[in-house]
Amino acid sequence: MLSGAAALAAVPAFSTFQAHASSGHDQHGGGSGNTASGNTGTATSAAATSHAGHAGFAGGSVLPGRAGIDPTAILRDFDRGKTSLLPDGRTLRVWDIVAVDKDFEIAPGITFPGWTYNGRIPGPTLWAREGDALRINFTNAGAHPHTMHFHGIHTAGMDGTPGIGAGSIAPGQSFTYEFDATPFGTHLYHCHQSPLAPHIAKGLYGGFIIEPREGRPPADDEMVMVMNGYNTDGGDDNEFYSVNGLPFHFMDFPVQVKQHALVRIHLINVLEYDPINSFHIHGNFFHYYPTGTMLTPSEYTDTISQVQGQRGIVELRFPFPGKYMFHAHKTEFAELGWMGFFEVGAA
Ligand SMILES: [Cu+2]
Repeated sequence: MLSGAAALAAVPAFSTFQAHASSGHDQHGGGSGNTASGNTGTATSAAATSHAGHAGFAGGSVLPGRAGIDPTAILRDFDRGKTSLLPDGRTLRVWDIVAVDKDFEIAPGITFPGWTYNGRIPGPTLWAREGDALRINFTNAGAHPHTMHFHGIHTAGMDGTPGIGAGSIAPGQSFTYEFDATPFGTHLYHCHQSPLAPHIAKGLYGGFIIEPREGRPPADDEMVMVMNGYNTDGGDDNEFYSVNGLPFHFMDFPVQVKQHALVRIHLINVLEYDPINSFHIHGNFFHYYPTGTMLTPSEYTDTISQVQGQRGIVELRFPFPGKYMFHAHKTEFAELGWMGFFEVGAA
């Protein structure tokens, strides 16, 4: 959370953004839904033309190509690993994950020195089917010791906890984590090195999806949303918040969905420094499956909250075309980047 003074201190970022507004990056229109990965600059033309769409909130996202993060691409990017068949008939999935330090421009003029898995914030969304054998070849190419701690059921030595098994993986060292995919659900992985908060908050986290052995009822559109924050001044709070790594991105590039289609969202909260995050949808309700470990929803609502590490599945259909906001129902988070639109195309 920001104190009032800290909130004011963050304002120059938006002044920079406003100053850029006149330079006219007009590669895309507001709400075009393009990922604009190759573009540079800020999404200022979109912001300038869609300030009404921002509903009076300050904002403005850095274009993905300049930021080094493309939340739209991350939405539907499920990494199923390299697969092969084991003698016992099971599927083996193998991933190569490298911890690398990398800078991102998360807001206009604001560089965030990230620690990443595979150069991404959030890291790759690893997808497996219940019962698969999983092998994660982890190499630490960063400047600090790290681990990969998976949520799931596995042996102590594979837990990615310092002091247990291989424990901390020093810079330049590698370790292979091996365990089976269980239980099914929407999970996560993250670094577990001390001090824990910065090791996570610097960007070392990602989604870990285990599909039930028999599958779920098919969805028309499936995506992952990782809710995070950025502590840019080294204090004990966050100055920015986002879904899939880039504040305000989905204001300028709404999530494109189809009217009546079943949309399944794996929603994961990795936020540090603030105790609770939330997700709220406008003009609609959704079914919620906490942790994704049951096939029947526990709630029909338009708002849920998650503490750190908590996650679940949101399922909904949009009955009407148009643009619908989604955002943290904590207004402060929303105004510091955690807000966006779904743009529903007519069926
Ligand atoms: Cu770490």
